[in-house]
Amino acid sequence: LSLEERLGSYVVEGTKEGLIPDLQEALNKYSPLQVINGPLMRGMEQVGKLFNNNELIVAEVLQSAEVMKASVNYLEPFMEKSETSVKGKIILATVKGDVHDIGKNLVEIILSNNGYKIVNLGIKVPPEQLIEAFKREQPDAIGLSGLLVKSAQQMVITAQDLRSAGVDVPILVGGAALTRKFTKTRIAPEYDGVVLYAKDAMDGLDIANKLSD
Ligand code: B1M
Repeated sequence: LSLEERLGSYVVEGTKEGLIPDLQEALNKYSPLQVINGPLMRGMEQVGKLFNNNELIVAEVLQSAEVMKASVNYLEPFMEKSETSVKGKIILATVKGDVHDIGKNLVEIILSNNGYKIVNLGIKVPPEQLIEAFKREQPDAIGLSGLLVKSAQQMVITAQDLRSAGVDVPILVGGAALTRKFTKTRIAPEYDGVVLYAKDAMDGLDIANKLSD
């Protein structure tokens, strides 16, 4: 197998044996984000397909997630960091009912490496907890992540609850089940502030930078 194929197969197989030396080798050719967005993400897409076809069980997908997390942890120190002063404070959360956090944690790494102070509330975060954190932290924006189809709906509810609580800072939303259209037509009308869709973590950074300008 080529290096790229091997990297994908660690994720698909859920094994870490040989992973670190291959990640090290990949850094000679690619930036850390290219490794994540390329071979590792392709592996994760494959996992999603196999799981969908009942060829993998949840326990196996969890092992794949562990490999992805270990890879991101290994690559993180090699990512570019900007030395700018703090550009803003952002609360991040995976919405109520959803445990997927790899994408959200990638967003945290990229934003915090680029001058943002991040308050990561974790997974399955109900609107009440977001409202509490908003009052306590006074953030400049709130980032919501969710991968399940029902999480897209949960974002609508979250936007409504945040509005009822008087929150009006920009909301950044992302995750596999969301689209720009859904964000614009279903989430944004339920909220008093700006609601923006990010297709990936880098897009999230671009949007945050535009907001903070
Ligand atoms: Co689950 N899962 N999962 N899963 N899982 C999906 C999402 C699924 C599409 C798989 C499939 O069936 N093909 C499917 C959803 C179906 C649907 O609703 N349409 C699914 C399902 C069904 C489930 C369970 C219900 C399975 C079960 O128990 N029967 C269950 C749900 C539990 C729950 O949430 N209540 C479940 C559980 C799990 C595991 C725990 C085993 C594990 C998660 C481990 C973890 O996160 N700690 C897991 C995994 C790993 C996946 C897949 C395979 C991979 C997700 C991932 O980490 N991708 C996924 C299939 C897939 O997506 N291909 C799947 C890598 C990550 C970097 O990408 O999170 O998309 P992603 O983030 C991207 C962008 O979306 C974006 O940026 C990132 C890239 O830069 N982004 C943002 C994300 N959030 C953002 C926020 C932003 C900006 C950008 O701003 C705030």
